[in-house]
Amino acid sequence: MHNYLYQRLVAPREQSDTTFLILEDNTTLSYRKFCERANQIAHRLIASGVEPGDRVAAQVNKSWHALALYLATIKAGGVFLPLNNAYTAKEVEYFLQNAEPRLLICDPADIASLGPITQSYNVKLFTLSQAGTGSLPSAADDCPIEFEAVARDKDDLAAILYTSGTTGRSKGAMLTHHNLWTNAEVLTKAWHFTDRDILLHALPVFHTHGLFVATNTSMIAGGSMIFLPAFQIDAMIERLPLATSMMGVPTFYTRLLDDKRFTGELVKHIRLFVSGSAPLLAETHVEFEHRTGHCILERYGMTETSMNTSNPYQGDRRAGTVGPALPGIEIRVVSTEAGGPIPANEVGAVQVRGPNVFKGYWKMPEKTAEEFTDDGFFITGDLGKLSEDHYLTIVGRDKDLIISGGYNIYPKEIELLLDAIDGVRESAVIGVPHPDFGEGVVAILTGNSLPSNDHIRATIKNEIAKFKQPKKYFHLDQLPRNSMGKIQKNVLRQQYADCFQS
Ligand code: MLC
Ligand code: AMP
Repeated sequence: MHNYLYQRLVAPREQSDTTFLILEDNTTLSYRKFCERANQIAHRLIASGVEPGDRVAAQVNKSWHALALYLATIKAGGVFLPLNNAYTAKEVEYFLQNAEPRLLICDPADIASLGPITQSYNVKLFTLSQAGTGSLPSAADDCPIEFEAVARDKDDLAAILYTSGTTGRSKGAMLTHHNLWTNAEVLTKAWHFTDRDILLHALPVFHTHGLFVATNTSMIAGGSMIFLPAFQIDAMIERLPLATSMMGVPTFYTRLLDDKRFTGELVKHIRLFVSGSAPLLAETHVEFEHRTGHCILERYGMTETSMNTSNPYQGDRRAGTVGPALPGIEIRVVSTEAGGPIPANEVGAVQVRGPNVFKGYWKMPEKTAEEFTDDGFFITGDLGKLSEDHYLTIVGRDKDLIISGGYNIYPKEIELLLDAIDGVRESAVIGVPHPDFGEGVVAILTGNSLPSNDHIRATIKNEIAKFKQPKKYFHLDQLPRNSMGKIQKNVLRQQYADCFQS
């Protein structure tokens, strides 16, 4: 038995001197050098006790070393568990407690806050900095550059990615070797990726989009990536002329359009722009095409499923839609009440079935069962409609979720924190239009002796990641409720719709 994912993802190129990564300082790294480093790290993981199926958690800054750690974990038979580096120590503690990883790899700057937590959960701690220094790379330096991949089969876990939930508790989505492979293969074909591609990569590598969609697809095709540490407009403008393709969240596209240097001339060599993770406004699509002549290809996915639908590479890329189901994947839209079929163009609940769909939530069999129908479709929580020719349009969400700059934020998690603050009677957290992030987080509070906003900000500062923290607070005497007593968030969303428009 081979290592299912490694064998398909990169093994054919592990001896290749073709460029895999073009780094920020313009140095390049071949597939061979990259794989050799991953092999050294894999030796280190095994020496540290990682056994097949063990979780390897990483909260590190984006770098090629972080990517090598991903591959090393897969090759060593482990389960990669990447964590957003904006998460606070408190949030990381929950993931360690829930996932029980063998190791945590963190930035050297976080040792003081994470060290004691790893000790109490008996997790070994290594460090890895963005520059590639730290205890993990030092320990790997002396290891051999060859490593025989640990056997893993198609249904074995390759990764666990945590996604927040409507109850405020995060759930670990278990993705198998086959889940990741099948989706990457489908996307490589659908989007015509080849070894001539140079993908401009400015996404984080702790989420599906930057880690699997961008990286796995490039690896399978044997292409290269211009690997930037983050989205930074000057660097993007400088590197776009050198790329053949780019993937981004809608904020990438609106930020590019806001810059006068971003012209059709600058991107004339690009063959493909892909957008996803959050809705791309139809007007952004149109403005982009007007400015550059390029029609952005919008696709739709989730952590639990990787990519489900995509506008076509050749054919009609329709603004405001996310295209038809990808090959081998079934999408249906059913009635939100009865769950049965509904006519084309009517809004209902979006469900998906296919080899891309995850194995379930880590240690949550009941939650997993709730999210699947009897005939095996995953209930996405998104609302949409299918056209007669099977293009899906996402029109909203059946789940109380905010997507800000491509990051998911569940209001419940923030409301629980706010409600616990002395003087707060009740809170409602909503997302309203934000010119940069698509949606911005706003909190509405009630209470007779509410503390100051500064006090509230200070109280939650170390509890949740910065991107989840409300950017604005408002006070009301009471929250609007319907006849059942349920808070009417739609009324609040309307009331505060303009609060980020300057
Ligand atoms: C940063 N901030 C955010 C934020 N990102 N606030 C809300 N939402 C976000 N997404 C905060 C910072 O903490 C900072 O706070 C302030 O906003 C300004 O930061 P910035 O420097 O301007 O932000 P920047 O570093 O440029 O990041 C913005 C971004 C980034 C959009 C480039 O968030 C990003 O890379 N997003 C991509 C997310 C992604 O990959 N999603 C894929 C999920 S997978 P302050 O107060 O300190 O100034 C998935 C499945 C699928 O969804 O279909 O793909
Ligand atoms: P995540 O849980 O971070 O994987 O986010 C998945 C959610 O992002 C989906 O359920 C959708 O609500 C949303 N999403 C992803 N891509 C798109 C898109 N192209 N248009 C609208 N929403 C999207």
